[in-house]
Amino acid sequence: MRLSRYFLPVLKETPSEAQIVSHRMMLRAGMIKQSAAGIYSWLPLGFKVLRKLENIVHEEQMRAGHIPMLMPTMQSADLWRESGRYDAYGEEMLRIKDRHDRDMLFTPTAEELITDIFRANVSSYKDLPLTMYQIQWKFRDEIRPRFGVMRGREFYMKDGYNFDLTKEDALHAYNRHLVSYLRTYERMGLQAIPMRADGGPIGGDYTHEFLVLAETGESEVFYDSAVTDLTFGDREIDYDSVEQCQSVLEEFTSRYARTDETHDEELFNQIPEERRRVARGIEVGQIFYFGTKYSEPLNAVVQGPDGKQTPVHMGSHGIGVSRLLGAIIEASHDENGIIWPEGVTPFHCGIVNLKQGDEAADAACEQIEAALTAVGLEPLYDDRKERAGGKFATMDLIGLPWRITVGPRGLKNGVVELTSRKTGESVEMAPEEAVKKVAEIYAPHRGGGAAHPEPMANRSFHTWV
Ligand code: 5CA
Repeated sequence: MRLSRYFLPVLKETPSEAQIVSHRMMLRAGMIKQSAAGIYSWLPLGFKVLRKLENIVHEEQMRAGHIPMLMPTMQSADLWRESGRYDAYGEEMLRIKDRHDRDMLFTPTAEELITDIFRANVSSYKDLPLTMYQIQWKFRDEIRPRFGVMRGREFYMKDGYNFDLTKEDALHAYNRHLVSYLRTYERMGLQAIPMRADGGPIGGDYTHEFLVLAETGESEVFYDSAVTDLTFGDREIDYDSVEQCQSVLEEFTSRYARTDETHDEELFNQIPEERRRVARGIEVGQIFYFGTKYSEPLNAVVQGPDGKQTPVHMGSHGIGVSRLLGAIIEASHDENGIIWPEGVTPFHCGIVNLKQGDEAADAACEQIEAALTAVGLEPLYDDRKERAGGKFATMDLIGLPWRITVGPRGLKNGVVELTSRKTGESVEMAPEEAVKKVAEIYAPHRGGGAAHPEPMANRSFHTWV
């Protein structure tokens, strides 16, 4: 991509309405534009990151054996009356009447709808276990939408639903989700800690929230500092293995880590004092096991091996995909702008031409652009006739992890400069060397991390953006 042909409406001024750094930077970097309170357009750069996150979520869900699908954003109220949630959900539900005066709503979550699909099509335990998920827009008429995409009214969410014959099977699905979420967030460059939480309007008392520690987080959290030493890393996991998934759950949830809703002062005080932490966090996901809460009222039953009809055991599992952009920026920025983790960056490498119009510099930039593209990377070439300072400021703001700087003076000595956005460190090297280096850096991010170098079959989610 050439910057002269792209749409990147960078703001010079810091927007006054934005209270937290991620919101400010998303607006300044031309990633989003508010269209109404808590409702945003995703401009090209923001959209690109959103698609990258979505792609990682898809890959990790499919790796865990979960099946993608898509349900509508508009639902009829009837199903929600059947489950008893139409009145119980309250003012957060956006209710709409169609021209025939029928009650409709914009989906805030989809337990009822998926249960209806299930009950219409599945009648035997032989078709279980089953987990399906979607990544779809949701609407919750939040009383106080704020912090940009962090607490929107319209937001993009992955919601998954498992159907199992027994509680035991459903808890394996729960554990599978926990493991897949750990992998998902790590690929995004985030540490998200599973914490004991409260079921809220979804229900169930078996639930964990995933929290990214950040001062601007909306949740108060209490934890044993030992939890922050845990990483999932590149380990191989067999998602069908009950023991393996259970042991990951135990490893990541046996230390004290709770949100304020479930905090227990007495238990907390049993942790050695130097490890007790009270902090704030951003909730980027939540998993639930709620048993037969929806299958009973909606009559989602299967015939068991004993021939008896039995309601299925269910859980639901969400990731706040649009909120994750804010969370990643809160966790990774400096005073000059965003610092994208390599796994989610909108472009892999910036190319800055210090003297646009100089024959040698233009030719070198074009060659570097072509070489990076040839190895499957997406560079963003700043080919505008602008001062170098302005080009650097834009690159720093939009946060590409690597930048290759090309100028006539360096080229006379056969070198360009490769700069890390994170450390600010620059190294001079031949243009081919710089391309090779950048290709090596990104190699582990192809197809899901170092343990899984082969590309997944489903690449279409990001290639078209
Ligand atoms: N049905 C369940 C699981 S699929 C559910 O809706 N869970 S949830 O309410 O916890 O939402 C899942 C995730 O969506 C949350 O963890 C959070 O990251 C994100 N989310 C929730 N509300 C908002 C909002 N107003 N703005 C942005 N993201 C949100």
